[in-house]
Order: sequence, then C-alpha cells, then structure tokens
Amino acid sequence: MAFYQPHAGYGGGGKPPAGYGGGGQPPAGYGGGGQPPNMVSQQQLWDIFQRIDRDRSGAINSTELQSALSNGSWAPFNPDTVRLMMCMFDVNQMGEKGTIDFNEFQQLWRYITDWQNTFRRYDRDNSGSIDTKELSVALASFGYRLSEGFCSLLVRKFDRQGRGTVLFDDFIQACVMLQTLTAGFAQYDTHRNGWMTISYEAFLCMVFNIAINK
Ligand SMILES: [Ca+2]
Ligand SMILES: [Ca+2]
Repeated sequence: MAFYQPHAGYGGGGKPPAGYGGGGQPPAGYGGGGQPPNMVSQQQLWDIFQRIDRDRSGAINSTELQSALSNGSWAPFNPDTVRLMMCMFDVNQMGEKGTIDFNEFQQLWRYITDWQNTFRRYDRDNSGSIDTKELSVALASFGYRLSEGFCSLLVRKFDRQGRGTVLFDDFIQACVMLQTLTAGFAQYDTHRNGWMTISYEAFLCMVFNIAINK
C-alpha cells in the first residue's frame, strides 16, 4: 500500500501518511508484506519496558530511549529520531513532560518493529545500511515517484557516517521528513498535479511549521 496514489511525483491521496502525527499508528503498508512483526507477549514487552526504564520512574524519557535503541553500529542513535518518536508517542502528556508510559510504549514498540522490518526488507544486500539504489526501490514501493538523483541527495543529507549509505535511525528520519514535507506540499497542491502556487509568506509558514514540528 502506498502513502499516496502516485501522481506527478507524489500522488494526490491528500491524506497525511499513516504513521506520522496520528497518535502512533504504524506506517501503513509496513510490516504487512512478509513475515509478521516480531511478536512478543505482553509480559515480554513489560520486561523490556522495565529494562529500558532504568531509573524505575514508570516512564521512559528520551535519554533512556536513546540508550535502548540501536542502529547496528557503535554510533549513538540519532537524537533527532528519538525526539521525533517521543513527540509522536507521548500522547497523554501526563507525568513528566516528554515521557512514554507503558501504554504508549506498546505503540512505539510496534512502530519501531515495523520500521525494522521495512529496513531489512529494503536492505537487499544485508549490509545493515541503505544505499541510494535500495532507497530508490523503497521509496518507489511506498508510492513516491522520485528520481535517482533525488534519492542520492537524500542519502547524502542523512548519511551521518560519511559512507554513502544511511543507517536505520537516519532511514526513519529521512522517510518521516519526506512524509511531512509531502503532506505540507499536498496542502497547497490544490489541483493534485504535483505543482503548487504559493505566496512568499505561505511558503515561510509552511517551512517554519515543518521545522518547528520536527
Ligand atoms: Ca524512566
Ligand atoms: Ca544495503
């Protein structure tokens, strides 16, 4: 299932992609193609939650989450990606600001698992990272119509290791940013033809909104 019906580069479904800003729904179409997501019991999930909640506060903060997440390298998990996920899943806004309780954690777990399955599926050569070609295939299958040149730009932007590839955390970041920008564009693309006419100030509003919501 695509994020958008492909049309002129991004399609005109007009709906924001599932999985972003929707209170923790996993991305549509992810994890559904092949094997089921890593199924864990409620008890196992609770054990995991308790291990991550190092200070036993009953909630996970961004520091605890960051040290629990791994992108398969020694590099720390992208703090922007951690922040992004905290924003998405801290829905009840209760307790300490920006913390994830067990209910929210279950949604977050599912989201990360879905992304892991997606990442593995498109990491064709099992290198543990996504190169331009793999990204291009992944984005095409999500319903985006983007040139290889653009995919290569995206890799350069999100390649924190300087190896010409993106790791798991940066892959999530890149895909979510692409979804957000696409949704922003779609708001102004009233004819759904892949073009928008926008005033200077509306453009600034759009960019600042996206930058601030990041
Ligand atoms: Ca805690
Ligand atoms: Ca790869």
